Amino acid sequence: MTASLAWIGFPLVVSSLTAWAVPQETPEDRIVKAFRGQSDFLWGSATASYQVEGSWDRDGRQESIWDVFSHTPGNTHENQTGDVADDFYNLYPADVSRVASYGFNAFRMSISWSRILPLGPDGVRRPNIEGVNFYKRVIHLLLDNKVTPFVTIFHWDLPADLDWLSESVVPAFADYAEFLFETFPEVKHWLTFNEPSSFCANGYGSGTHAPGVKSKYKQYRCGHHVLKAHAQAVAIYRAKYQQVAHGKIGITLNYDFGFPWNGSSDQDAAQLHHDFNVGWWADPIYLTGDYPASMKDRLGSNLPKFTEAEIAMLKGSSGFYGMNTYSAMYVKADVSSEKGFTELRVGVDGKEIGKRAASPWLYVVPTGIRAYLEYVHFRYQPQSIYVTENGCDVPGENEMPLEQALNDTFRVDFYRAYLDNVAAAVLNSGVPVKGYFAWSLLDNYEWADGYQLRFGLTYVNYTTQERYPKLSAKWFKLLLNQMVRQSQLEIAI
Ligand code: GBH
Repeated sequence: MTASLAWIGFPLVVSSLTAWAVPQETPEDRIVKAFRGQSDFLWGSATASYQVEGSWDRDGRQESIWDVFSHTPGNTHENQTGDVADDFYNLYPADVSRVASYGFNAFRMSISWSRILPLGPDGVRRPNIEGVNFYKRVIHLLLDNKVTPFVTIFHWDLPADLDWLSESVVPAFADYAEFLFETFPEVKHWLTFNEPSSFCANGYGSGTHAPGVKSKYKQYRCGHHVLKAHAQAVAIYRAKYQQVAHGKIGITLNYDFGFPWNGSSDQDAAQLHHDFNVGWWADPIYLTGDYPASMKDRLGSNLPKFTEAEIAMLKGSSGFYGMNTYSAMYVKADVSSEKGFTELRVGVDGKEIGKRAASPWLYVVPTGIRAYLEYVHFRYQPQSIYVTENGCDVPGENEMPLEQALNDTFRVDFYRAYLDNVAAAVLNSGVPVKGYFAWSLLDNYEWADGYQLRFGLTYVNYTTQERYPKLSAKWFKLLLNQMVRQSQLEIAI
């Protein structure tokens, strides 16, 4: 392990070996330069309740749509479920210590709605004290370890009695969010939703995620209710809780950047791709209160309409921009498609856009994160941006012997190159990045793909629940140590 860490090539090592030469600036140097001295910058790793907790039927938890979906044969890889997952429900103390031991000062987690506010047999939703106590314990342990909790209110595990297609989910979500604001004033960073375009498109479009509805246009109804629910929750937070708690609230929007396939003829197609993926949410929330004109034109009556009051409520309904990004693609104009574009992974030059990770959609394209950051900065001008997820799985990792899986140089290269691009966005374009979260702290339940795809900085043996830090965790630890040392040097000077 020592040998492979030396290979990471930190500046101290390099300069002592080649004291006579001009030291080459490494990606790590640039990353440290971009972020040192920012004591409020959040460095963390991320998780989500259904992917890590397990204990799906314990202590008063109601079923979520993911329990129903994964318990239905044929929906997930080898019919795997989140019944046990990483057993975070029981093992959280060691996992919280792990977050701190990797040098992180923040942790992104989500709350399971059906664990904390389950539906009773009488059809009434009531706080479940065991659920409340579980999250209280996790949050307090984080705070005791000087780790800032960054909490997602909804990361896809909807209570099984609810449905994003029905209007009644909107007030239900607002009540749930208010219950969390009231119960956890110690949380200073809230995200209403994680990746609405993923759960609406997969849950109500392709049908590959819960609740498994296949339809061309229902995803837009899902999205419409999500946007209204978001706006209501934010309005409640601002009116009653924000000042007391000194907290922030935002939303996380995922995007794998679309570069024009042909630089001269596909610019408009790329803009359509931005509109249909990012603008769908970000135009209403950060810009106009309403959907992009391109979506209205192309979807007609299949895109629901907001009232004037809803537009007013949506506009400006986020204090920061949460961004998840993993990959990128090319976009080519296509008049035969309703949206006006098609997505490609092979460029005009006939080359694939990047190396493939393990997930079939995940090509390694480090410039994609910079392009997304700059696009959001220039178009939406949020006060701050948090990268709330970024990471990769490694080809073949699940089949490797443990030692080989732990030597995840592929993942180290990924983080090094992506963070170098985040640093460039900050240093060269002034993008106000205030935090970065690696997905994920642990290998975990990768939704319909089950346990075969591993995104963790920490390897999880699902038979023993034993955890092993990978090289990538050690890389973060060294990077963050370097950051702290250089920040102290700056203060001393
Ligand atoms: C995130 O989603 C999730 O927030 C997180 O829970 C998950 O574990 C993590 O990333 C890793 O996957 O139509 O086949 O081309 C990632 C979002 C997944 C959205 C892939 C686009 C395209 C699939 N992206 N998806 S496909």
